[in-house]
Amino acid sequence: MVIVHHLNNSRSQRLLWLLEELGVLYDIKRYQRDPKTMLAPPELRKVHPLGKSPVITDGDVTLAESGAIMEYVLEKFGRGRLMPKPGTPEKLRYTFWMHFAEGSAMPPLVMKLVLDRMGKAPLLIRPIANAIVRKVKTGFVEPNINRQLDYMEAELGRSTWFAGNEFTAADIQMSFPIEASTARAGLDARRPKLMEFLARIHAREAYRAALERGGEFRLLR
Ligand SMILES: N[C@@H](CCC(=O)N[C@@H](CS)C(=O)NCC(=O)O)C(=O)O
Repeated sequence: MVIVHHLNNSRSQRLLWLLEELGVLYDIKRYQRDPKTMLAPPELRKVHPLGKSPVITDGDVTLAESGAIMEYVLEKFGRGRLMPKPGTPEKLRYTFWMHFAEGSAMPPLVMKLVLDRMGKAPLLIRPIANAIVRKVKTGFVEPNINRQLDYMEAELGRSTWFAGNEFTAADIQMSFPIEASTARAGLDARRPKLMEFLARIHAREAYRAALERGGEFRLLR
C-alpha cells in the first residue's frame, strides 16, 4: 500500500488530493514541522536522505519530489485518468504546467518566504542587511512572482483548467504555488481567473476529502 509521509502544512497535501481523486487506498505517516524553524523533523531523513515532504513508500519503492511521485502514482493507478491523451496540444500544456509548478513558480515564492522570515541582523549591520534584502525582493523576487502570476492568469483565460477544458493532475500540481501566492504574494481578486480556479478546486469532493484526512493545512507566510 502507498504510504504518504506527510508533513503538516506542506506540499504533501497535494498528493493526498491526487490519491483521493483516483480513489487509491493509502496510509498517512505524519510528521510535524519544528514550530520555530518550520523545518521538517529529522525522522523524515530516515525515510529519504533529502528529509523533505512529500515522500512516498510503496512496497520496495521510496520516492521523493512531488512531480515524480505524481507521475509514479498516475502511471501505476491512473489508467489514463487526469491526463490528456498523448500527442495532443493539451498533453504538451499538461507537461509544461507539471514542470512549471516546482521548476519556476515555487522558487521565488520560497525565496520570499525565507526573506520575509529572516531574523533581525545584528544592530551594527542591520541597515545594510535590510537594504540588501529589500533590493533582492524588489529587484528580483517580486517582479518574477508577479510576471508568473500574470502569465498563469492569462493562460486560465484560454481554458477552464491549466491544460485545457478538462481537469488534470497539472491543476493539482499548480494548486500549491497558487495557494501559496494568496498567503505570501498578494494574490487576490485583481487576478479573477486564479481566484476562480481556487474556488473551483476547493469545491471538489476529493480536495475536501484530502483536507479531512491530512488535517491542518495552513500555508506558511
Ligand atoms: N520540489 C520539492 C520540494 C519539497 C519541499 O521543499 N518540501 C517542503 C514542504 S512544503 C519541506 O519538506 N520543508 C521542510 C524542510 O525543508 O525541512 C517537491 O515538490 O517535492
